[in-house]
Amino acid sequence: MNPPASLALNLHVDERVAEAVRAGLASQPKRLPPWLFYDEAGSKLFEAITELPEYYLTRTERGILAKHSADMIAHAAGGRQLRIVELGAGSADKTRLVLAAAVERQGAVHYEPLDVSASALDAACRRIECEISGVTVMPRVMDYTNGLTFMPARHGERRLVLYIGSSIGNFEPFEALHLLRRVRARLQPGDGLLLGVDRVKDEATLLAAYDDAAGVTAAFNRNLLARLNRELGADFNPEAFAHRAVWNQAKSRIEMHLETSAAQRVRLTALDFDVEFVPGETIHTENSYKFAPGKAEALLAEAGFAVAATWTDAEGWFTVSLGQVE
Ligand code: AVI
Repeated sequence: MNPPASLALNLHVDERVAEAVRAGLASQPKRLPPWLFYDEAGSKLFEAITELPEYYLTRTERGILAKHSADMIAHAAGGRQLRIVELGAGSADKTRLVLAAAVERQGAVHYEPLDVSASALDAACRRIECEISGVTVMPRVMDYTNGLTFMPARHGERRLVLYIGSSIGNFEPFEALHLLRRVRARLQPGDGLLLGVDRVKDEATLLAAYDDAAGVTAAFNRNLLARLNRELGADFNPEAFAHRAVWNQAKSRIEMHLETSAAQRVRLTALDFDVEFVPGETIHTENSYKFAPGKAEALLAEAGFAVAATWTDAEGWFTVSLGQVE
């Protein structure tokens, strides 16, 4: 009997990756889920995206947090001690503003960052513990989309969950609602959720943010194929795929695709699977939903939160809303 191809290639194949890739490339039109972007190389490319001039999201949200964190913390605390949980903490760069405001108000704070990436959590912890005294960091590696638990709160403490960075926009609307309902189910009266979302705006601004002049977003998109080469022994030529960003007005979302101009046959050795492409065929790799005014508040309400406040920037490009459990 022949050994599995992954053994012959000396690859350790992650079953979740294998399943998602097999299903996505067998479907019509072809697609791959956006969580596949975030291997080590992809996470670095995403960090680079957040610093691009065209990618207004990060600096706009940072501006809102810089201006309003104290107010957000006061609203969320309502006179109690807060402990802070963050979903998908990543580098936790903007979180520092919220943590500093919490320390300023209550002297010390417990911070529980949750992320699938242990290395990202590690870096975030070192940074935060070094930079803000008074923060006790309790990181946990967790895929919060599959299962979510919080550490027990102390008596009288309120929990504030941060879900910032517009990550909610990468889920389909029904998945986003399901996720927020799951968060809600684990909270107690008085607890809150701070939700950051990107707003609908003029098409040129949106498109530029997802198709920057330096080509970093294109590299981020193509890295997905390079990842399949590395992890599944595939023979994609990433350069043979063009990066496409499209504004889908009807669905209020930016879509990212990879498009081949020529016919191709790609082998994914570890999956013992061949994929055919016809000229012009695409792989749909990401949706990034943009919210009309009032939509984030409606989503929070549908998930069972009372909307306490919404903060925005001068142009109304991005919003941060606080939902509370009554
Ligand atoms: C992580 N997420 C909120 C980003 C976004 O804007 O949807 C991912 C991204 N994709 C392309 N550029 C950034």
